[in-house]
Amino acid sequence: MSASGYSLSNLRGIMNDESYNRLTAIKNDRLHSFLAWVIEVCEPASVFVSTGSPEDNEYIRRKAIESGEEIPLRLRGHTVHFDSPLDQARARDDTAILLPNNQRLPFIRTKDRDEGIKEMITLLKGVMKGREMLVGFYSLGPKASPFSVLAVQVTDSYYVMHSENILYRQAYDEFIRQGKEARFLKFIHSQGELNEIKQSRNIKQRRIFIDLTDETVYSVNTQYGGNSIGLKKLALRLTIKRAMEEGWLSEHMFLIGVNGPGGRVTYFTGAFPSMSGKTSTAMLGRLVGDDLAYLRIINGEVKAVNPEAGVFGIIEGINPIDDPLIYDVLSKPGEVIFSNVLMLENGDVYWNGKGEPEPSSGINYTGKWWKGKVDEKGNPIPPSHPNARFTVSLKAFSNLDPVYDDPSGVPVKGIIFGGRDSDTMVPLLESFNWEHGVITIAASLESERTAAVIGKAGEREFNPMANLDFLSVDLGVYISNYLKFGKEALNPPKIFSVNYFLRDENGEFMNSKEDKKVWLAWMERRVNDELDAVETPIGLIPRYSDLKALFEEVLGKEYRFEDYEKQFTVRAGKLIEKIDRITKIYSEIPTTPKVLFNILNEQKQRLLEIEGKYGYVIPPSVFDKNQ
Ligand code: SPV
Ligand code: MN
Repeated sequence: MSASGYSLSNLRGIMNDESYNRLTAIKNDRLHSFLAWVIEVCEPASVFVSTGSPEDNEYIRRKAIESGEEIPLRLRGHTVHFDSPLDQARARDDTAILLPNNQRLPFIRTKDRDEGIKEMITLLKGVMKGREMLVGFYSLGPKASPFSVLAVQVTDSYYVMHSENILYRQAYDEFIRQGKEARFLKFIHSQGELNEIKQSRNIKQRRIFIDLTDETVYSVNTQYGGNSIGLKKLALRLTIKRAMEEGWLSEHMFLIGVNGPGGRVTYFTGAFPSMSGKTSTAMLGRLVGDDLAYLRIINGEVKAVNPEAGVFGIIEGINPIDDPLIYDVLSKPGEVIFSNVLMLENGDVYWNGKGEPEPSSGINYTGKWWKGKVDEKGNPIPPSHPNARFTVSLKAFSNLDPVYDDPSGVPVKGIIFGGRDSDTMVPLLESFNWEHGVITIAASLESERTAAVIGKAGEREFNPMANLDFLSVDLGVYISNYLKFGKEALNPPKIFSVNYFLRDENGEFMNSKEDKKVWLAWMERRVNDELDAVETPIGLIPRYSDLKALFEEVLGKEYRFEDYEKQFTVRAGKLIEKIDRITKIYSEIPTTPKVLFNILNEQKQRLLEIEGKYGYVIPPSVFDKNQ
């Protein structure tokens, strides 16, 4: 991209005085030349510069409805938006990291930078003709904080800007304050041509290109939030790169405070692939963030913030019994954007797993919907898409922790990694130390694929740190940065693994949904040095007597020894197979730190030894010397 040579005077004609004055109040040439360039390429009819004031946000809400991108619902503040049936999730195959000279990175879709930008300019040329271009200013993370990352979003979609106004902190004032010093990420989005129900029409030309060199992301011919909302997963690619360069971590993690005995609050982050229990776990605590976290070492301590200020959450399965807090938020008046749910005639919405009888008709992302409707291939179309979402401010949640906007962040004492794993990992495990956890838990994370990305659900996928989809740097180097981060902290967080999806020989889940409350309680006590644990070849597991007491205390439930024995069986055979799979993957990445192979190999040797002694599956009592 060449933004030089453009100046404020190029902006004069296309916007009204108010927008022009708003821009000139920010004394930053790079911003002005960037916007002048986008205008020149996209050729909008007009430009609206938002300051994020209540009036400006109201304007965007109103235009989202007037343009037909959102439809108002019965409850005040509720709207629904529909993405194309071909645009219901993150589009991996259409997303690429642009790198100069056709450089490649393992596991990452890359594209030559010059070629990518050329293709993008062709797609963007005149794409906003007849439309209003919207410009918004945001901060990822609390403002005026060492964590804050500024960003500017350009889009021709009122829905996208409406979503960002809910999900991010407005930072027009910070741009003014920082003036020419302001460093910011740039996002250009166009939904492209729309069909009669306001869905992107040219999905075949959907492209999401991430230019690391210029910290700019281009997204075109798509509306689905994960592809279009610049500050969410598109920014994540840019901040992962920045974090690497600056020695911090930009992660796909929730951030919560867990209530402990005597009013104690202990903060945890948690990385889970999409649709693997992440949101429901986050809701068990004092909510700070549900999806993303920035972690930095400040005076030797690991601190974290949520870059976001809202939730773009999965709605399927949200019902008053399993997720009462979210259900409550979605059933009262207030600003909520529903996407890809079923809209009923009375202006209410229905989604799969809402805990109500399935309606017989309505409107969904495929247009008119009726029970029994099938797609071109004859497959039934559900009332709502499995990846249907809700967008809402954090402030709507009764469990929001008031520290969520603290510019100094919260101290992180534990990091939890979870995946969908039916047959290998125990339900709950603590690593021996930071390095062991980073390597055998985080970097070795595998999960069965879900509907959050386009493709076949159910296949086991390698997903280190649950961040692979968003990685923009060499995986080996990313892992080295993680290892270094822990070494620099005085007291690095403990690393845990959870697995809510373990199944028995009949294919039934071994744990109930509420067991995760007990796992959290155990972790909270472990990081506060209150409980012992049982050492196994793969790490530390809970002692039966401790879990029994916690099941009683937290759930008022009896926890049977035979359940413990089954759940916490060390599946040596499967675990060895997993180590072999992971070792093979990393052996093909030249930058993998040597210590990764050593630690995996040591673990494998420990497993082989006990397998030789006790067999393929070993009950936990074998390891508990105090039993
Ligand atoms: C996820 O899929 O991990 C999400 C939603 O949080 S998206 O914005 O699509 O990434
Ligand atoms: Mn996510």
